Amino acid sequence: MKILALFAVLAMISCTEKVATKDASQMMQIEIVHLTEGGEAVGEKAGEITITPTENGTSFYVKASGITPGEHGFHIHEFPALIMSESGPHWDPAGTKMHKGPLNTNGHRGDLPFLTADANGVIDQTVIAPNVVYAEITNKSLMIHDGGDNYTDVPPNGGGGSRMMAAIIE
Ligand SMILES: [Cu+2]
Repeated sequence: MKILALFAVLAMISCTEKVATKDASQMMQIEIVHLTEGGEAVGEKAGEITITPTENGTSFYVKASGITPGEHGFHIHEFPALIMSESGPHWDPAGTKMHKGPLNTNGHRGDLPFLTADANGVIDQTVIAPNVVYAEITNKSLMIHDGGDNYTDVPPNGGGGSRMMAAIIE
């Protein structure tokens, strides 16, 4: 995990300048909402996610509140819907059916670096997904899970469990 954290920090530092040189329209800010009733109902707004292409991959700046402190799995799911029964599984265009995390190219493409909420339940973090191409992620969703993510299929999908927050990528 230390290596991943270091990578994220380096990516954050190095992308600041690179992003500034890109077309400013090449970014999107989307609303993220709480999910209730086991992921089947949409609750209040939780915050915002800003998605930006960088030379190191796609950057996700997540600012959201109202979740338990600690680690939370974060993924691109297949369909552009908020509730669990409509948003589908992890985005997996190659059909690998394997959850291997953001640095492995042999699994779900939608596996993003996990997020960490502070003691107040606030997530204020930028993560970079090196294998995600910005132009390819239209008509999908983003999910933040209750549990963390060990980037394996044991337990299934990294152990994130329930979907707690969701956003649509149009
Ligand atoms: Cu997920």
